[in-house]
Amino acid sequence: MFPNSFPHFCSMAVVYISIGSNLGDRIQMLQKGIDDAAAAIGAIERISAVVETPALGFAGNSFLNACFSVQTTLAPKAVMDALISIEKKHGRVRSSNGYADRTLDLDLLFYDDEVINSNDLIVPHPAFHKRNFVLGPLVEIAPNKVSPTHQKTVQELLHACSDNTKLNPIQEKLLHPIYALLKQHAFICIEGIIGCGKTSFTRALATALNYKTLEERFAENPFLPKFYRQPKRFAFPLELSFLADRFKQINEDAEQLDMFQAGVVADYHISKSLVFANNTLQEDEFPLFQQLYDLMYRSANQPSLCIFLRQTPSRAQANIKKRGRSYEQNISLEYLSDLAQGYQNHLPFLAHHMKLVVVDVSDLDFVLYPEDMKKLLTRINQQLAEVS
Ligand code: PH2
Ligand code: MG
Ligand code: MG
Repeated sequence: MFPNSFPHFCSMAVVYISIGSNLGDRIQMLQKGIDDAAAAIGAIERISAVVETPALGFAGNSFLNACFSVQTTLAPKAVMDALISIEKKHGRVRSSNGYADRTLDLDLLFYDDEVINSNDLIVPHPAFHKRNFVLGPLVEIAPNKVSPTHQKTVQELLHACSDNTKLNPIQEKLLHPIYALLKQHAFICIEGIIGCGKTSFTRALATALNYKTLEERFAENPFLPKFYRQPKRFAFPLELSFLADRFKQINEDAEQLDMFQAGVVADYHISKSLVFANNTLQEDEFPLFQQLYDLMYRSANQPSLCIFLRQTPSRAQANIKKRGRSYEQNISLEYLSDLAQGYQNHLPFLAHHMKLVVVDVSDLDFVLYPEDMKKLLTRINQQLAEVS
């Protein structure tokens, strides 16, 4: 009815912010700016890649620049005040005559589709459309956003922009604050019964953190299809070959990180060998297996965090049907329930040796829905934030 009469009453606005630094540890400055914006302004939506550009309009160090969007319930002036206090907190000194080198610069580009022209605040930012270092990153996260003062999309403004300063992409990525606590762990493992979503979550996490993945090589294991047909006959070679491969992966592949990968996410913990063997081996076979396991376990690299995805056997079975690996289709509910019980008994061991986070995922479909992935990460964060 009167869309402009109560513009900020309890409503959610999307804010676009340009961030820059040309002084100090520039990438760390940008990261801190985003982390603090998440705390002071609202949930971070999207973050662009980072580009390096020469200082525009003054002689100074080259800049790192990026853009991000935030969902906020704050009014525009409150967002602006928050940005200024974040800049101050990180050592920003404002000079009285023109541009100067700065540790951190946070510029409000858009506040929804509002146009504001007051003494202390101009929105959209009066110069954003003249700057390649703003439009370049912005086009990545909001190509079709229409500037309410230009009636043009960001993409159109970029094409029309006469600033053709080259943007040099840099390798380092800014981390969404939802991953900050996870990033404290350089070796993370994901656990749970077959079909709980371990591998999907491992890949998603590794992409976000820029970590290497270690994935079980079940497809290469010739004993697996045989085992599902004749469990008693093939359990021992199956468990032994998995154990050997897990060990090799953890101790060799994990060390071959490339320069920009800071860590590892594995879709298993080596001790799952015992959980499975306990369920699949004959009584007289298990002690022999355990002897070999103990030798390997002692010299295996250990993760500092295990995320256990707790899924109900029946939903896990439904997931197994969905992914359709032929040899898995006859996995019984009983086998999955036994595994779930085996893992349940095993959780104290994991908790004793590393930080263990157990999350119920039975109400989530994080493979299909990004919203559910966010919920999963929020649940993990709640537990990581608890002092242990
Ligand atoms: N910011 C300025 C002036 N010049 N140049 C680059 N490359 N990046 C910036 O963020 C920047 C600038 C004023 O805020
Ligand atoms: Mg600026
Ligand atoms: Mg500024």
